[in-house]
Amino acid sequence: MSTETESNYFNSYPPPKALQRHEALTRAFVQLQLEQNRRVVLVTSGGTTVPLENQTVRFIDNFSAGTRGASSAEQFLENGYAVIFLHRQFSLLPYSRHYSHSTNCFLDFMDEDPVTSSIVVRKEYQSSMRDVLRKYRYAKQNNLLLVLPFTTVTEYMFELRSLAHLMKPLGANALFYLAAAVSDFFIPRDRMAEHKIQSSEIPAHIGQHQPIQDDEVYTGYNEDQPGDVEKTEYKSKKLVIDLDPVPKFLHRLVDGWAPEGSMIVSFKLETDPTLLVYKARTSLQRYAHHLVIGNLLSTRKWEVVFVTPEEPHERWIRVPKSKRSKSISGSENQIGLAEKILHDQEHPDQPE
Ligand code: PAZ
Repeated sequence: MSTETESNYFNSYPPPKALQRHEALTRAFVQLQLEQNRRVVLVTSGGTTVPLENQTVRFIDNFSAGTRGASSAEQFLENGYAVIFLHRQFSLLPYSRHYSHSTNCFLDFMDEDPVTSSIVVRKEYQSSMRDVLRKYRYAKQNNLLLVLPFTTVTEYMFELRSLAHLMKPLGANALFYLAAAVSDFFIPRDRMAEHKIQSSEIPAHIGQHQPIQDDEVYTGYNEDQPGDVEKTEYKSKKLVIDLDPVPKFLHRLVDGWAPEGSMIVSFKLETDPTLLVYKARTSLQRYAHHLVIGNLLSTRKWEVVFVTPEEPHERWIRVPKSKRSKSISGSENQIGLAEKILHDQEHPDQPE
């Protein structure tokens, strides 16, 4: 993304409604961490949506639940970082992720005390929940965690750009950990339908609906003739979606938005194992940041590959089979290594 593409892109959208509030919260958060001389990581997490209509009824989405981002945020907090958690709204959050969504419904952890009727945590979960609760409280009470939501890919871009600018005073104490699954394609605003895209022909004198490119015919009940039991033929529209590539923002983050001396870690997801390392390396060469963590959709919970500009260039980290069920996306290992890379860069001659 050149600076010109950048301004074209951002000028064609109104800023997200929550942006000003998020900026004010981030400014105060960064100031607090500066006073404590604390390192701050911006963790991005979850998927981005691509709306098909301006007044959005339908959108394209991706699979990401935010497990990697939420579990990594916990690990960063345990390693002394303050965390700005920029996440897809309603995706997993640090700490609460242990008790949310269908696989970990919080109600399954509760019981009613037969004597007092109080709601209590079941005995077998007390210890693990106490542990999570203490960490959560500690992060909140000490202002170590700032949670900011986004939904669309455009909101994500606006937020990332603003937050990176606001993190400038942190300099080398800033880290960017970009685990969000950011859509590669979108519909530019000037081609986006304003209203809900219709699946059947609307008479020209009603409304102002954009025509859809192609059509097909099928047989059904004609809704214009209620009560008419006879089957009639009417036209149903085929929807052809024409997507543009999302401007590559990483280049701008590295060269302009992020603070001088900060560390930038991006993720690369693939499904074809033969492409993963090549794509991760290409990304590292193209954007000249510090680390690309590659993962495959099918094995992402147990193994990742760290691709770095320095030797050994490629390092696989695998969670042993025996520990897989307990692992939180293998992120304990990832952050241990990311910390080491950061340390080696800051103090090349000094052992950790
Ligand atoms: O959110 P999750 O834990 O289900 O998945 C994490 C992930 C695969 C989205 C992340 O590790 C990742 O690779 N993010 C970058 C994806 C990409 O844009 O290539």
